[in-house]
Formats: sequence, C-alpha cells, structure tokens
Amino acid sequence: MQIERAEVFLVPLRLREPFESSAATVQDRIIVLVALHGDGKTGWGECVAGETPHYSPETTETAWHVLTRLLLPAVVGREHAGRPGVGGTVWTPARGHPMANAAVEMAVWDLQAKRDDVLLCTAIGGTRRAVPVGVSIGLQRNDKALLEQVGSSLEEGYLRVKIKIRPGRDVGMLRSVRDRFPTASLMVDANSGYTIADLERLRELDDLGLMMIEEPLAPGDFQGYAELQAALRTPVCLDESICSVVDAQRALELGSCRVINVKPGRVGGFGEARSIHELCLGLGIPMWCGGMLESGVGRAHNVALSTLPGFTLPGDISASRRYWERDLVYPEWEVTDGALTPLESPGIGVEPDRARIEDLSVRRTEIA
Ligand code: OSB
Ligand code: MG
Repeated sequence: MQIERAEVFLVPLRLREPFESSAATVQDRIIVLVALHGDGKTGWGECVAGETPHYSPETTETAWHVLTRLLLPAVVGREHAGRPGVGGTVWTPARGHPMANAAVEMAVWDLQAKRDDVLLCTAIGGTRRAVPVGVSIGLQRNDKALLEQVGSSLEEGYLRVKIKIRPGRDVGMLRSVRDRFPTASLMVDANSGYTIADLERLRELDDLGLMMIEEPLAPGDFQGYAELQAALRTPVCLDESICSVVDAQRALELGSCRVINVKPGRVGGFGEARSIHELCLGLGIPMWCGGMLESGVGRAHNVALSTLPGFTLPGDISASRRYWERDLVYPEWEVTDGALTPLESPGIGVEPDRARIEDLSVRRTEIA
C-alpha cells in the first residue's frame, strides 16, 4: 500500500509524579507521535526515545532528525507491499536509531491493520486479549512513601510490583517492603546502577523472594551478566542489553539471564520483537513487555505485543491515570482485574485525540 503523507508531532506531557531511577529523574516527557496517512486511514506510532540519552543513545531530538529528514522522506510516496520490519529484515535508510525506526514500523502495522479491518493484536499474531499488567515504581523519598505506593498499587489490582533500586537504596529498603507484603509478586530494576564488584550486595537480594532483578550491570556486558546469574538464585532479566534478536541469542547462550523484557521501541519494532518472541518461546524463556512512560498511543502497541503467547509475565503497562492527568487517546487505558484489554476496533483500537495533540504540540511537520 502507499503511504501518501506523514506527520510528526512533539507533544510535551507532564507526568503526575516525577519518575526516578538510578539513571535519571523524569517528569516532563516529550511525546513523539508519527501519523501515516494512506487509503483514507491513519496509522499511529509513538517514538519512545527519552528527552536525554540516559537510557539509550537516542533522544527526542535525534529521533526528530531521523524521522523528518531520513526515514519519512524515504517512506512517503512509496509502495509498501509488505510491512517494514517483518521477519527481522528491516529496510531503513537509518541504521541504528531503533526507536525512530520502530515508531514508523509500528505506525505501518497500525495503518495496514486498519486497512484490512483487523485488530492490531490479531495482525501481529496475538492469541490472547486481556494482558496481565504490573507497575513500575520509581525511587521514593523514603521507605514510608515506597510502602504506600506498593500498597496502593496492589489495591488497584496490579499483579506485580517493580521497584527501582540503586546502590544504597536496595537491600534494607526491600526488606521493609517484603516484611509488609510477604506474599506480593515483587521485582526490582537497577537500570545498570551496579557493577560485578557489587556481587555480594546483590546476593543479599536472593533471600527476598523476588521474581527477578532487571538490568543491574552495564548494558551489553553479557559476560558479566553470565557470572552474576551463575552466582544468584534470583533470575536476572535483561532490558537495556537486548537491542536485537542477536543480542537475545547471545545472552541466552551465555546464560546471562533467565527472563527478557521486550520493548518494541528498543529493538526497532514489531518485526524484531516477534523474532525475539519466537526465540524465547522455543527455549521456554519467559517474556514480558516493558514500558517507556508512553502515552496511550505507545501503550496500545505494547498491549497488542503482549497478546502474543510468550508474554506470560505481567508487563510494565499501567493505566493512563498512573502517568497522566489526561492521556492523548480516548478512551483512556484502564485496568480491570489486573489486565488491560485491546478495544474491539481496527488497528490500535484507541483514538488519538487529534485536536488536543495539535493544541499541545510545540513542533509539528508534514512530509508529503
Ligand atoms: O527501565 O524499564 C525501565 C521507564 C523509562 C525508561 C526505562 C524504564 C522505565 C520504567 C517505567 O521502568 C515503565 C513504565 O511504566 O512505563
Ligand atoms: Mg528496565
């Protein structure tokens, strides 16, 4: 099919609370939205790059450059019989830049699903509807504030709680959480705040009954991770380290992790995410979909991905109101019985609030 016209929007959106990890504190997000028009339909994608390169090298500004100068000019006006990214062979004039590429790839999937009048989750091979969800809680002012956050998340029905840690805010803090919530499904995410020299400290986490410890060491240190995983009973989960199916293969061969967090933006889109899914499903490695503090648009893509059969663990895909005073889509995403469920409408299902997106945009361009 032909993509006739594309738009890119930069939409500042303030999180209800600052979100602190070992790598950075974020409150003011800049949501990058891509709209692709063709056959009278509009496909939407969200680029999940951060405002600063604390999580990965891409930023909203590198994404703007790649999208508006390189990717979209190459895509608009061309015939796209297949979907970019399918089968892991991404055609792109911009090597690297997975988050910029993913925004376009996923918008193409949405556009084609709408043209074919099918749900996005069905188009990508999803077999489930309701997807189990958890929450990711940032570093808090003190243990009391954290205990309150964990308690209210469990009351809201979230099936597992992820807690951000950093050296000095780890073992003691988690002991108090475990004491208060003895049976809760808990996990931690260190965003590469540790080194292998912290092995003894990390081993103290083994007695807390955590589901997993996410990305404690430097991204891509597969050897270090293998050493760590061999020394821990708690499963290691990789996030930042896995940028492709080749990375996943290497990590699993070396024994660097036992769980994988898949974020479609981090790996360049649904094509690569599906390759990782296939690999992990074959090896019996559990997966879950991570989050990047997305608006309701990116969340829709994450929900769709999570309907694939291998996504057995609750994802970091929470309700709109956990993040935003008001989301950019309607209806907003809501959690029922610990799950989010795609709407029964073609493509991503939710409708981006176009008037509000235009109104809030600080930058907007059209490629025709
Ligand atoms: O490491 O999983 C992460 C947010 C931004 C960047 C990286 C991460 C996160 C989260 C929040 O943990 C997940 C979410 O609720 O969107
Ligand atoms: Mg993470």
